[in-house]
Amino acid sequence: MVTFPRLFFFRGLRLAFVSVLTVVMTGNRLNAGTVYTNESDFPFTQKSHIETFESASLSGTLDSGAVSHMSFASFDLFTSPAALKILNSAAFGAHNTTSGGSRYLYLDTDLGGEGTILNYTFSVPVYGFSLHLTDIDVDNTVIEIPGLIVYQVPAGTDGNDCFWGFTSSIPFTQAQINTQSDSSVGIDDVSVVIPEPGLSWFVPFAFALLHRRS
Ligand SMILES: [Ca+2]
Ligand SMILES: [Ca+2]
Repeated sequence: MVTFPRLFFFRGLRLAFVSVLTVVMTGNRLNAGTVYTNESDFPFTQKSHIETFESASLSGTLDSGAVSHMSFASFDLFTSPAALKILNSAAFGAHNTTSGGSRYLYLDTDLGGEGTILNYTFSVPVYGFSLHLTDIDVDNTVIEIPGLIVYQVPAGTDGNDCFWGFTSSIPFTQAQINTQSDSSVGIDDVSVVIPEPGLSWFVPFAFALLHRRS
């Protein structure tokens, strides 16, 4: 039998939990995402998956052979115009960034001065995304995660290696990289962050509690 004092105690406990949760969730929504340009700061987790392209089949050559679609364990890639190649040697400054590896994704339309629009479709909603971009030497490549961020990648010198990462409290399933007029860009060590096992039950539980309160 639940006595009145105990009943009020548990109701108070639930209300306090929901209030704290509301503040946390509201706070996260006000700060929907964080950009990382230093790899050592990026919050990789045990559930992060990193695509190194080391197991991918070689595809295309330096001068020809781009395709529009490729599929990997954590995402599908689509380009327009077709610009996807997998190479194992440096190409005009684009290169592998995997320690001990050689293969990387090369964005090359085979058209001088013409880049591509690359769309990622993640296989599950993710809370984080990062990659290495190499040979960003034209100052107009833009990364967009729809509804969350638009980021213009600053140009570096020929053959530069640029880390970029993003995390959000709001899950997302798409990302886009528009290389505009940069016709040679390398991509490697792409990571996606999916929820920790302990968190997967927590989000629906939290929403259920908030719904009951209202
Ligand atoms: Ca690699
Ligand atoms: Ca370039």
